Amino acid sequence: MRIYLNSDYAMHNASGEMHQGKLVDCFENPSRLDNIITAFKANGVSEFNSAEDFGMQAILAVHDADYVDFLQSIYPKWRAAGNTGDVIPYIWPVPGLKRAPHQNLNAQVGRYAFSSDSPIMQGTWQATYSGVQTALSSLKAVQQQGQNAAFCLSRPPGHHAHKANYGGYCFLNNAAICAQAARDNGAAKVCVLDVDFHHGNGTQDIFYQRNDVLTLSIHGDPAHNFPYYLGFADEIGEGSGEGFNLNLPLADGTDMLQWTQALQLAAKKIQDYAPDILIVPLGVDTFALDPISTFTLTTEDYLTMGALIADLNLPCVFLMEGGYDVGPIGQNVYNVLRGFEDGAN
Ligand code: SP5
Ligand code: ZN
Repeated sequence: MRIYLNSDYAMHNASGEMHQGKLVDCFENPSRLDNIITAFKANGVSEFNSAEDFGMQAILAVHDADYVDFLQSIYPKWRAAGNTGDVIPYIWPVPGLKRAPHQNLNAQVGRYAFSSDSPIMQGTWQATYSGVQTALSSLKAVQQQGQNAAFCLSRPPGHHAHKANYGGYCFLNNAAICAQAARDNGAAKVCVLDVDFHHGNGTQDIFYQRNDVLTLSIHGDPAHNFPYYLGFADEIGEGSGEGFNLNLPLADGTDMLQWTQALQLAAKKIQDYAPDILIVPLGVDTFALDPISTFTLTTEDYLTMGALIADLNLPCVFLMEGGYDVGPIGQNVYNVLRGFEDGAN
């Protein structure tokens, strides 16, 4: 499987995130990809391709221009205003606080952020922009260069980002940008199957009223887990998108048997839809020892996960999302891709 690596992945390296009332070391940090690269090399993978630069067009096909401008410009403005730390929101324009848009930087940050766990620092835009290009390069390999599958090895992740909001460590929605680009490049039907522990709220919302992109997500029940406010089973899409979103929330403690049953329901939906291409936001925060998640998957189980995805028998773009147990993360990700390749044979 061809692998593309975001060469700017370490440029987003914030000093801490708000977690349960304290500023703690960021769960989503560069050592995650350091470890994945090391594990891939230990497994004999030596080729990490660089991304091509496709520019801003595919980003602006999904995200609002004012939001993209905010992401690109907020950090220099924040510094120029005398702040020395990272950009972290502390006030939000909830219903009733309605005097937005606003000139003040704190007010702008609250308008675009939906959570406080995603600091913006000096290199955040560059890492994020290059991540999108890495995702689009992976898509091109599959859609235009005849590869059966590709893996985009990148951070920060993307699936929580809405068209004009960031949060959950995500700024630009790589999966949504790839799905839209796949459509614009001629695919009639695209499917996004999100297997990160957390619900893919941004991707769901972006395509919620559309039937040309089927979105599915298998995740920890939002009754108990981030992102809390979206991801329930009764969210099925609306308007012409009705029936084209499937959420499979699972209980805390879910193991591979229960996860596989959910995947089989997703597989049935995908087969009925018959997409031209599959995009898989891949998080391994379903791992038993993940520090912020509650499923109980093992390193071995990821081989099975890859094989189950291969059984869908579709051209596939894997995009790196979450996974925060930095020791085993690399072998867990490798096993998904290994299981996929073995399963496809
Ligand atoms: C891409 C991705 O995986 N984003 C996840 C963002 C989650 N950020 C908030 C984490 C809060 C977790 N609280 C868990 C309590 C465990 N005791
Ligand atoms: Zn996650």
